[in-house]
Amino acid sequence: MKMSAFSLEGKVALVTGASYGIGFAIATAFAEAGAKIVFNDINPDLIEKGVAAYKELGIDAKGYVCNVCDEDAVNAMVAQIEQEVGVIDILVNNAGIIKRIPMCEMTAAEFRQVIDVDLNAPFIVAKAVIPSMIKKGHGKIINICSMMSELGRETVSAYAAAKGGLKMLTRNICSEYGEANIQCNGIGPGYIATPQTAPLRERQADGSRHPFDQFIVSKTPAGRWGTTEDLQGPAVFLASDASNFVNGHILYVDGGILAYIGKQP
Ligand code: NAP
Ligand code: GCO
Repeated sequence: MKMSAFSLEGKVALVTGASYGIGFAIATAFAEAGAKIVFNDINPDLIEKGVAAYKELGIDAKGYVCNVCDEDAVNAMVAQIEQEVGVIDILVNNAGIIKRIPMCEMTAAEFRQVIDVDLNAPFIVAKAVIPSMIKKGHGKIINICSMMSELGRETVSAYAAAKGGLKMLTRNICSEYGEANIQCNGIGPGYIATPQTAPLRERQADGSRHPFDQFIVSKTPAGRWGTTEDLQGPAVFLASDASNFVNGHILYVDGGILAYIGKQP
């Protein structure tokens, strides 16, 4: 195998919700591997901030304002990208939200909102890019799953349901489009230090660490929270020719959480 199998040279990669956080880290790694980066965000200000942040790293990324839950807007964005940049070779369904509310206190509308962004939207965006991938004869789809694709915990019922569904959507896209040379895999990050998990890491009034912070460190063999950089290599692998026979797989990048019963208190 040649190391060029890990190259993304000449590929167009769309990473959703990639103005910052995990999406931004994955997109920068793709750029370093040679890909042309396009990304979207629901907030126009964040597109501007994102483009500037990519530029600071020498990356000429194109940003599009688009709510990934809006099928018409997604289809229009994909058509615009195909016209302005080229057919999308790699899609990372990264955009996501979480609501931490005890299930019996969560409204159906709040539940539906999480399902909409974390499960319906990956369906919508994948459906928008697959036809051109079929025409082109190849494609890579990476869905950002979660520990909650496998495990539950208090207050994240909607998120776990969505991420569990996203695991199965990943397997179904593999099943339906594998013969079109489309590989659809998931990345299941462990607990990663980003704005989404900031509330779980907040210092307490007395300066001590958040109980959940200590809990996660005790549940992670690596003994630390993950960083967005920990996800870059796995993402480049799944986006590259090096993984052309890997399909329907959820690659957990969790420091060993799923394998570990947890440190004895
Ligand atoms: P984050 O910091 O909350 O960033 C999420 C991104 O998605 C933001 O750019 C956000 O844009 C965008 N977004 C949300 N709703 C959108 C919509 N309707 N349309 C377009 N963009 C939208 O999250 P993160 O920690 O980087 O996580 C990224 C992905 O990894 C998510 O799918 C998350 O579930 C998953 N994940 C995270 C962790 C973790 O520990 N952090 C672990 C496992 C999986 P705005 O800022 O404009 O809302
Ligand atoms: C939570 C966290 C997790 C992480 C991630 C773990 O409240 O439990 O937000 O859900 O975001 O999904 O893989």
